[in-house]
Amino acid sequence: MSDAIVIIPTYNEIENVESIIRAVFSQHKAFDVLIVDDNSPDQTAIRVKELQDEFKNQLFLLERKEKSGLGTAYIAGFEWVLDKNYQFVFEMDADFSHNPDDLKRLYEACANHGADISVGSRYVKGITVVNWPMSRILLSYGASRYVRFITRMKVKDSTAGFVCYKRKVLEAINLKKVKFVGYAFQIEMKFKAHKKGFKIVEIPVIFKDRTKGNSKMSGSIITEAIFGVISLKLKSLFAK
Ligand SMILES: Nc1nc2c(ncn2[C@@H]2O[C@H](COP(=O)(O)OP(=O)(O)OP(=O)(O)O)[C@@H](O)[C@H]2O)c(=O)[nH]1
Ligand SMILES: [Mg+2]
Repeated sequence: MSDAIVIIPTYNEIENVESIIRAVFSQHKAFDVLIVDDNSPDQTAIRVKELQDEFKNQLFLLERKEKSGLGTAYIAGFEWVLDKNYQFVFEMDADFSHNPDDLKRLYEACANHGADISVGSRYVKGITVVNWPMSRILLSYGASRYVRFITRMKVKDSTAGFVCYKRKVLEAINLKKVKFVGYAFQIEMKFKAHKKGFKIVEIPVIFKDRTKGNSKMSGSIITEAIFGVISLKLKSLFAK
């Protein structure tokens, strides 16, 4: 068993799932993989099960009955992982927006350089996003400025979904109380870790738009984030 596991939530990622799994297992450092699939109609989970023969005791699958959002998929994944002995827990998308070759740098930051959370960040070296339409870049970058303004947290890419957590961070956060499902979930996790005094380090990465499969981005995800950030900040003030 590796000391590190990469959680990859999937919904209709049949075009990506096998290659992303292979890309993780081809890394020099050994990472286990947990796919959290929400009963994808395109049978993503069946492909994962076929691959489990080849990657015994390295590739795991958590199946949920229906599409219930990225945030709750990660919470289910975290709970599964915390039951085992993993010390480093990653979040990564299935669609190659996050480059599996960067896992090593995120790992190093937490394992050897004092980070409690390392974030694959698009906004530490200018704006390192490839192939996104300008509107999407502005939305994401604008969100990051907005979050910094409201929360006063120093993290530049607070909506980033490419993250390595030390086990103790996930143990310290009350996962049952995490309530957001979209981008706000990513902000909420970082904000809660920040409030508990954990050290968050940003590692510059190049983020690429997906080339295969469909986006699950929606208006409700954006609305949740806009109001969610204010609600997080207010709650933290009253919690003092
Ligand atoms: N299990 C599960 N996975 C999801 C859900 N929504 C999104 N995902 C997965 O979460 C990851 C990120 O979702 P994306 O659709 O790529 O979202 P995005 O990166 O904001 O949008 P695009 O890159 O434009 O498609 C992908 O691996 C998706 O398959 C969900 O409700 N349940
Ligand atoms: Mg994506």
